[in-house]
Amino acid sequence: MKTLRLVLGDQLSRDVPSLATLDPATDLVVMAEVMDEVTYVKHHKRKIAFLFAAMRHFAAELRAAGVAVTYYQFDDPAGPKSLLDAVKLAAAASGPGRVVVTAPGEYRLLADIEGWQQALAIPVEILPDSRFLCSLDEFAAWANGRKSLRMEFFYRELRRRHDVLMDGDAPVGGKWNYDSENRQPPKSGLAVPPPASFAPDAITRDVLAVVTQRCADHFGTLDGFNFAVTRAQAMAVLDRFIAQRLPLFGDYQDAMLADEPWMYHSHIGLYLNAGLLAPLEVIRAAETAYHNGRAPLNAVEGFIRQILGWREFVRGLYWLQMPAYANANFFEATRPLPAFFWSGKTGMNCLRQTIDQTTRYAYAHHIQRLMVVGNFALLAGLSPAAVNEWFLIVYADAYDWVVLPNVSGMALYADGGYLASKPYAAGGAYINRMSNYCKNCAYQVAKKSGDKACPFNYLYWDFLIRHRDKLSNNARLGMIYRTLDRMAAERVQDITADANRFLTRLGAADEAANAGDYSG
Ligand code: DLZ
Ligand code: SF4
Repeated sequence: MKTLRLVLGDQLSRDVPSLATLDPATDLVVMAEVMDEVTYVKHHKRKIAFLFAAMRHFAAELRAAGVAVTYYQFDDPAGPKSLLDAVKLAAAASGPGRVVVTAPGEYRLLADIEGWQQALAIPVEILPDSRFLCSLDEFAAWANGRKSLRMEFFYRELRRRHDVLMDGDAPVGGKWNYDSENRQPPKSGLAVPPPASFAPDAITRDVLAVVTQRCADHFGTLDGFNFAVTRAQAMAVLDRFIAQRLPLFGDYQDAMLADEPWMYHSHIGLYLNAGLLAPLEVIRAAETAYHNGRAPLNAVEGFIRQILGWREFVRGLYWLQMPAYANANFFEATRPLPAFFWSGKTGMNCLRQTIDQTTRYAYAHHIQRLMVVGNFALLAGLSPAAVNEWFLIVYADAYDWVVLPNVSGMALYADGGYLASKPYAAGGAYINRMSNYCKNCAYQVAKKSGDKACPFNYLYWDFLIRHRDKLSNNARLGMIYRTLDRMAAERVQDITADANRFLTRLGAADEAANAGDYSG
């Protein structure tokens, strides 16, 4: 039977189940660049360009392998507006007996596709997404009966199941987790290797032109676009990471340096999440580097935990908890995003650095996302829906399945502790320890109160004061609340006054007015 096989923009692998049973003699692959996916949130220009360039290259590879592909390009304003429109058009032209698609990564799109059979009047088969190591059934069985979910035990099970860094039944080296050796502050004079870079070819240049033209009002820039856009290039990024960055990945995984966006991170999240790389091949590459003596165990274990542990964990949790998880708002936070989330114009250098590089590269690393942007959003009481949308828009690797647990669960504690055992709240001292941002800031990290004080300092205590009823019985925060209880009444008043002043101005205009001078 002629089968129409829809491949979504983040399913760019020959191994996706919708292509597994493809018969090139009869079947048709459909891919489509459509306005609805580009604007359901107005994604960063670079993210759209990356996906379209990768989609076009993938389609070209399929065609070169003898597969018939109908591909709708974004260039044509009269082209299909939605994925359903694209499938309808292709079906009308080719008369398939059924449609097959791999389950999408987002609840929104799955709910939509579940209605397609009725809309198309031919069978639509949705196959389970195989681009993860833990199936949704396996995850649900593991989570069953647990009130809160913790990644560490889930990770150990996957280590055993896939025999990753195992020595028989025991973890290699005797410990499951080597984080006590990781997470050092940055040393001055680190010679961070340059990231992989790929000059756009003719296909990518066409994409850059159409995104420039049709997405002019989207966030971000396309200047110097140099992402990998094929599987071969993504493999080269992985190889380069393993050779040049992985040895120091653990040491500096939480470190931040001004004007140094790439550090010792892998920069492969966007390729993994779009299907250009598979999780197990990435894990095995890192494991091999350890066994060959090319990278230390603390780095390799820490890196593998991000992919085998965290990535699988958040994806399982997302599907277990949707759709309710999207509305989680434990602290009932409602403040809209300040304008500087889009402009980068703030006197807070940590946020300015992070947002500037996000604008330029659609990339920031984990600690910039969690402890700078996420921490600020938590302390300032920004609306979880608005913060989730921002993350989904601005990062090239972002899809709802990965954003929602990381932002609502981890950064904002909006699920009340289902994913994290305590809020990741921190004052300026943490950012100062892990970065050199504070040296060049309109605020002073050592000051606790007043106009020039680092806002993280008083916002941190103000957050704890405001949410005492919800947090004070958390055992992990006991010491902090005891410190708060010992504070002089005037100090507590100062904190509240500083926070109120800052947050009021945040809504009205750039907070930099607080600091007097703004060096943006
Ligand atoms: C993110 C995205 C964008 C911007 N554009 C498209 C598109 O035009 N066509 C497409 O098939 N997929 C696109 N995607 C990815 C989908 O939104 C993605 O499949 C879902 O977000 C599920 O993870
Ligand atoms: Fe960020 Fe505060 Fe340091 Fe400025 S002083 S960079 S606001 S942590």
